[in-house]
Amino acid sequence: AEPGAELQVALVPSYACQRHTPLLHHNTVLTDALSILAENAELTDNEGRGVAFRRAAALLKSLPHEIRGMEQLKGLPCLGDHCLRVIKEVLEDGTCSEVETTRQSGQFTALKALTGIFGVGAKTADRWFREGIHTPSDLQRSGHTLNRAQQAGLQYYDDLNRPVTKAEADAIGRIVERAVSEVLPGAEITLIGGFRRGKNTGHDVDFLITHPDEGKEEGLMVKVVSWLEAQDFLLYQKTTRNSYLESKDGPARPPSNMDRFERCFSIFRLSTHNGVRMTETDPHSHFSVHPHDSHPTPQTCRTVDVLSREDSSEIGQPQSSHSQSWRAVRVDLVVSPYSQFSFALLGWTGSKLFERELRRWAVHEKAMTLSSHTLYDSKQRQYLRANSEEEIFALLGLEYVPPCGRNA
Ligand code: 8DG
Ligand code: MN
Ligand code: MN
Repeated sequence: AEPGAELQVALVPSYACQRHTPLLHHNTVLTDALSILAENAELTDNEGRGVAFRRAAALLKSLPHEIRGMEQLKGLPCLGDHCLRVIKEVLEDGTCSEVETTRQSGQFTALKALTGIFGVGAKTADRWFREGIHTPSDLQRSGHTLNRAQQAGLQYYDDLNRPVTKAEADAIGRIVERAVSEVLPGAEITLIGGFRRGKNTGHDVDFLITHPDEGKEEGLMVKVVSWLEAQDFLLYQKTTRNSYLESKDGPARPPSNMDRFERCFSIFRLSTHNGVRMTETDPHSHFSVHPHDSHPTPQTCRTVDVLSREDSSEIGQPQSSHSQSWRAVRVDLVVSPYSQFSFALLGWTGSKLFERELRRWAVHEKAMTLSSHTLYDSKQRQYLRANSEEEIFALLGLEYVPPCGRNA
């Protein structure tokens, strides 16, 4: 082998958690192609293939230069035969036939449209697809019984498929901050998920809430949600209580990768600037942190009008034609005990692949089990404490990767 090849093996480690993966990188044409195949695999119950495509894409995202020829890939990890075929075709022809066929296939388009409905997962989408339901409109006409989440998902389909901006995320943050400080002074909120990794847009906004006095955070979510509901900020919410303590005398491990924090999947009603009223707390904000009906101004009437029109609106009609006075935004809230905060922070900052790679590294390279609650060392047979993300990386024998480098 050429000396260069060995050098690359040494330079590019195979776990995504051993590398810095920036948001903006040099190989988007290739990673876009691989992401389509990953998405398609995930939508058609091929999780293993999905992960393989995601790992290959993550590897390319971490490279400091653009790949222009196959010879530059020599010695790089994470690139299986299938991925190499795809990359070769894109490098030579500009596109890959498998990717284009997938992108245009009726199945892929339908499954994407259906899983784009909040509350609809890949399995449900696939079942509906085989019944001939290909779009949200088809679903609405079908008369299927939908759960609360799916009903909200249909109702706010357009809004929820429009990316959330950083400014909107910050506006939501101010609302959550107010809610939290009203119901539990001293509680702290942290922006997590994609926005913490430096993304400019997201499909939702994620927050982690804790309190320095351990125990004070118990039952906090219910109070926060009640406050938000009383102020009419919520269009939908489903709160799951903490199951960590209860399950201590039950099975030793959670049934899945899902963690056991108090959490809330919600849809916020976010007021948008309409030129009529500025906010009181921040005159530069484009968004009101006040609920729409706390001021008996003309805007209240308009908002009510929008509501009733939306209720009778057809799915798939652009909501932008209604009004600009508010929009629906998906928000995830998680409450963690203070002693688990660093693990929760690391576990909820993502990306999903980065998290998966961290856990895989822990198990296979360190004989440890990492969760959003703890780190367990199987050899020492003990739980390892950590007060920061930096400490967790150190315990795992990894160099620290800041949130902006976790965009795998
Ligand atoms: P996006 O919203 O901009 O699309 O990207 P994101 O913020 O990275 O994705 P996300 O779907 O909002 O997920 C944020 C992080 O939260 C991600 O790393 C995965 C993690 N996460 C869940 N569900 C769960 C869960 O049940 N347990 C744990 N520990 N983490 C979870 O989404
Ligand atoms: Mn998110
Ligand atoms: Mn989320």
